Amino acid sequence: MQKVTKDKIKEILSKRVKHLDSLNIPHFSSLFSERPVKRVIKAIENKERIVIVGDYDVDGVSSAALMKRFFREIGVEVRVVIPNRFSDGYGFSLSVLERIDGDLIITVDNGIASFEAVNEAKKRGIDVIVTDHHTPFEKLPDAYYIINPKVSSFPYKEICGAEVAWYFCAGIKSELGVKVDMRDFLDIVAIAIVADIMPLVYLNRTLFNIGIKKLNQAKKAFSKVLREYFKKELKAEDIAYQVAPRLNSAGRLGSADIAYEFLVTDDLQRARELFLKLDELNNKRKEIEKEVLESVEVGDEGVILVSGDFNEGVIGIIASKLVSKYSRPAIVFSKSKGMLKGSGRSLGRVDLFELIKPSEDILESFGGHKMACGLSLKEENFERFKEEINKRIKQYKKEDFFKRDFVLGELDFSEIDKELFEIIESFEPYGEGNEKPKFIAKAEVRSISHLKDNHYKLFLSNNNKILPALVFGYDGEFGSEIEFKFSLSKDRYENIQLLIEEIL
Ligand SMILES: [Mn+2]
Repeated sequence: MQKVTKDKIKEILSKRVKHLDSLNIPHFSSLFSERPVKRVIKAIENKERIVIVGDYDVDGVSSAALMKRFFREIGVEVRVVIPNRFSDGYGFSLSVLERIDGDLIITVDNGIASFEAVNEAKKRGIDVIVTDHHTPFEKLPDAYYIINPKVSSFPYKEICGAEVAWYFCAGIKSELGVKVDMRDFLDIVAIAIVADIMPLVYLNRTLFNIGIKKLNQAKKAFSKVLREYFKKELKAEDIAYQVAPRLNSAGRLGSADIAYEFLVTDDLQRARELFLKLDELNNKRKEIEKEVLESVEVGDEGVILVSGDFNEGVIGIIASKLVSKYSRPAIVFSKSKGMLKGSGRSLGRVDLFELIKPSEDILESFGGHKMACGLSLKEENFERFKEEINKRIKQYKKEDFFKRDFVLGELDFSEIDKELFEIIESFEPYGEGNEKPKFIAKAEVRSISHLKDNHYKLFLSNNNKILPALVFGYDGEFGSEIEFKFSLSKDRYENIQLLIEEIL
């Protein structure tokens, strides 16, 4: 492995990070025409009942909260319906439509596959404006209008549902000529971008950077609570590993309404209560997940397919855990009444959507994209499905399964100082599409202190320099010299410490 210096690291990172100046973000007119905007304005003028249909994941809840806040700001009352994973299933469905009493429906972060519900709404004289970012099928639903970067000339296709919703609000604002600062909604958008694993480049990066600043300014009840709880400025990684799982846990174990209300309430005390609930649900979610992971058996090759009497809300995370453990795509199914409902995750260059799509004839429903999918099928078709996708996966080469590795090179301790830390910091945010830099080093182990469980703090020496390092969840032994993969972090006194990810 090549040795890297500060200059080299700077060079690698500047090539990777793709900026877009905030003044150059694309105009909404490349995403949609005047038609849906005029329809909303007509609804406002005629005091029609506008209903927003969201989704139960973070992006869906965020999109709905953003819409609610936007309309509240312009003095328009809208109703929000978030589908329940267990009683409604995914997206705008007939069962959701039954719960709606309205004249105009706007879907956010879903709807591109809601053929039935859109048709039925039309029959009942309700117009539906679909705003979504999911990959469309060959056929589009017969909606009043469809806003989706993938069916428009919008230059950035990989944007999340909340970004699409934000753009739509920007269009409405502009047509109404009201004074609303659209940047005020970017705190919610920033959460959604990271939670929905959008690449942190170009437009996503620009909107995220503005949004995370807003979030850390903590002017809304929910952002105040987040600041209180985490006691620090939140970064992309905190959103990904701390905030998003808590917001998601509501929809996974019950109703996403808790997460939605958390994002829209202006009552600080209420926001605190809601966040505690989310925290509790998240802990429960972790327990369930652990139990399931301990019980599954994984075969030797092909796509990992497991099924059982699992809570539908956790099958997606379990699939991700299996992917990272075995470096193969995984689909986890929850069995119920002869039906299998699955959630899949992929890695590297393996396109999961393309893998399952040719089996369309035996699938009751499916949707998703390259890295993640949802599907359902009859239990009797499972063996055939398994055979088919395992045949298809053979077209991929071994390297297609590699998780892109983010090791920049071997780093001498002599290079590790404040200046290097600042260089790395200057290329934040890190996340999808701009992964946090990792390095390899060899060092002598000077001392080991046991923190708790299987977590340790080490003092390591390399080239006559000693640095502290943390290792979490390590069950092996430490030799007198170790080679390891690490990233850089700071302790609470701002001293640099190494975070060891793997001992090689
Ligand atoms: Mn989404």
